[in-house]
Amino acid sequence: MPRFVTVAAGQLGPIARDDSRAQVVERLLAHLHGAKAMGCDLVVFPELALTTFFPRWYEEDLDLAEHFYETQMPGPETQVLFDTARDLQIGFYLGYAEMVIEAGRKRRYNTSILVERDGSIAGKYRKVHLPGHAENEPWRRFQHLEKYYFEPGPSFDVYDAFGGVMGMALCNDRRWSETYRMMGLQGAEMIMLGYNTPVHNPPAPEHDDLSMFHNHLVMQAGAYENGTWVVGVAKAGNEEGIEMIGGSAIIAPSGEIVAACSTKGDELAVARCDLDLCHSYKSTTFNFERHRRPEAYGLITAQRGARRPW
Ligand code: CDT
Repeated sequence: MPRFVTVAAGQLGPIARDDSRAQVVERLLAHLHGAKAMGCDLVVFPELALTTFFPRWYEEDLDLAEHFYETQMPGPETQVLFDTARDLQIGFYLGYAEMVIEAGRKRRYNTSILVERDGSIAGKYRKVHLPGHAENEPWRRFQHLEKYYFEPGPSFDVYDAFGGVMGMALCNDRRWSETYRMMGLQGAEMIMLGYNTPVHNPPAPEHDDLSMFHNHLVMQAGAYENGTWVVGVAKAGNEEGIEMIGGSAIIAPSGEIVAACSTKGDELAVARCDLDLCHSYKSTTFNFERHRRPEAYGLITAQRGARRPW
């Protein structure tokens, strides 16, 4: 019995700072309906898909930024996404800012969820690799304060959903080979990840012209080296004066891009993904059990930064 998952990369154009949740949710619903009309089982939305990318601004009083976070999922404004998923029998991956109270303390995460076709939550992921900085750096043209607005999540897990082994990551995670390998070691057959990537990175402007190359380079390598599908989805375009890359893509276990968005606005790119295509990579070149040498990889978990051994 073949295992096909027809997936849409549900790219979004910019979300303005003052856009309401209702306005954004309308756009997400349009994607769910559009994808259903194209026979999709699943729509992958971007990172922080309910708001503008607010870590670009410093707000000294974190409590004044609370409107950017969801305290319930589903909540009153997002319930309709779950109801529509169930009515249309179409699932989704959604990135959003999450705030929870644990042991009397507010905790904030950059989070994604995977919702099944019956509207149930199959899995939740909290971003592990938070890029940028933790303090206001006024010399920058814009901030990247993810280390201020969020705390890192604990792990990379996979989920039994959509007839396969599904994994999640968020934006900067895609640049780290550990992300894919952690899920590859758990048999991942499809890794979904949403992103918000400015074209310009203030500390490294010399990388700006390479931002799309790097975007595809890491996702294609992660797919091939782990024999998994990768679905990477942007929030793109000029958001509050900052140019964000597009380039949303569905990548096969061969490392080839099989569908991609061509605009920087709301757009769907669709591919019929055969999860069994993973097998020929996972059982040959990347047969981990046969070829990996974890006894030679100790430094990967023993230390964080690079250190010369002499
Ligand atoms: N959202 C996110 O993780 N963006 C980063 C920007 C890196 S520059 C500080 C990314 O890796 O695309």
